[in-house]
Amino acid sequence: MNKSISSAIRDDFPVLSRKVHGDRPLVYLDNAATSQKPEAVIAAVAGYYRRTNSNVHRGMHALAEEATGEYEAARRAVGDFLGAPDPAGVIFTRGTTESINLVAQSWGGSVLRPGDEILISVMEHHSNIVPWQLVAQRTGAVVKAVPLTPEGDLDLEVMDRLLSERTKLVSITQVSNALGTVNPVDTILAKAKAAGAKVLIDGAQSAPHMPVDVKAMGCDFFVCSGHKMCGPTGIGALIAPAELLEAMPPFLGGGEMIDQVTIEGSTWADLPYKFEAGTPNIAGAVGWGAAIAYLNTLGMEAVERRVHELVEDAADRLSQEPGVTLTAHPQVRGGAVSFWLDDIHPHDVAQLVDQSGVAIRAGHVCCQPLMKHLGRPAINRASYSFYNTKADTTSLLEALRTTRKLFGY
Ligand code: 7TS
Repeated sequence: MNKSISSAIRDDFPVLSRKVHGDRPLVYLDNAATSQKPEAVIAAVAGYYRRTNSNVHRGMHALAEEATGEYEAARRAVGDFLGAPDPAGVIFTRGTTESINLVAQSWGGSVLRPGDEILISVMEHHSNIVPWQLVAQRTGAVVKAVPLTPEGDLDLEVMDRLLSERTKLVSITQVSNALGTVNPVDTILAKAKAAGAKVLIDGAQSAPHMPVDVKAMGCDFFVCSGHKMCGPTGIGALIAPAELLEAMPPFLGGGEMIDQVTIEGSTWADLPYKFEAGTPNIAGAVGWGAAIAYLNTLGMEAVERRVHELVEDAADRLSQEPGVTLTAHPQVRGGAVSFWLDDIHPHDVAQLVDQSGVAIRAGHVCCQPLMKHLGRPAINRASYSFYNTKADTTSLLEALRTTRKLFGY
């Protein structure tokens, strides 16, 4: 464990050996959108459907018991991997977006009062903006945002001024999907706690690439998505202390989440089931459990070192490349580096580099307030995983040079 990760790791990921546009080897640099899946995860999902498929927590038969066992084992794996303070406080959701909506509607909807403030930041993904706006409309609370420095870090001095006894929640991403910035969560937590606010950390872009220990971090809510960490789509988690979740009303109503139902009213199941209405994504949870077992064999310190090395190299080489301007120079960089190529529209850039087999993202990357801050409607983004190589960056740079030539630069 904790060995350094070599390019041999690529053999674990079937899709990485495919070609696109005829004979172009795939260079996958869109990992912030979703990661690829190792054979172990694909086999776990297929194996679950082949061998075990049944509904959970209901049937009194062998398959139902096995399915329930595998689903609950996945919950324990997720909780252990992320340092959940309490196994009952690991709620399976569809992903980061649903987890944030759960907190906004359930916690926010029951606690927020007119004039209360929710503090986010200008670099947030839409899924850490819009749910707060929805609950603010319902409750009369106000959403405020910490601005950024020119380098693309949070402006912590302004954050100090924005925090007050009106601040009920600080909800901030640990790593920006758009700029790659790694935010200082310890500092954010200390400031927010001093103001008496609860803290939600959006771990969508941190959990895939670095060790996370929610208990040591000390946040109230931690959210992430399985599909960005080698697991299947449609599964994610909300992690929170049980006593906080106990005090929150249900988010969705239906089967699984009740204790007693009468036509007049209902009572709720114990945690975590109170927040898991309906048939859950059982195969997704099993696949995520397999993804976590896979990541554990690599060791998250080794994953973090590898991604850091790849992204620092990419940021260095991109910044020296004629025509390329980086969108940010953050103090610490996570898995992504974003840029502009001269004044060529980012959509054109992404489409043209795709012709060389290089998959990057273009657009507002679900961060329109950040685009407003940057003064441009869109960016290009290359985002890395531990299975990428420096040769992938070389392919990107070559494809960018071809693109510039086509545009007459
Ligand atoms: N928060 C951050 C920081 C994200 O990067 C994303 C997804 C989400 C929340 C939402 O996650 P979901 O799994 O619920 O969709 N980010 C991206 C991206 O950068 N490109 O596609 C999805």
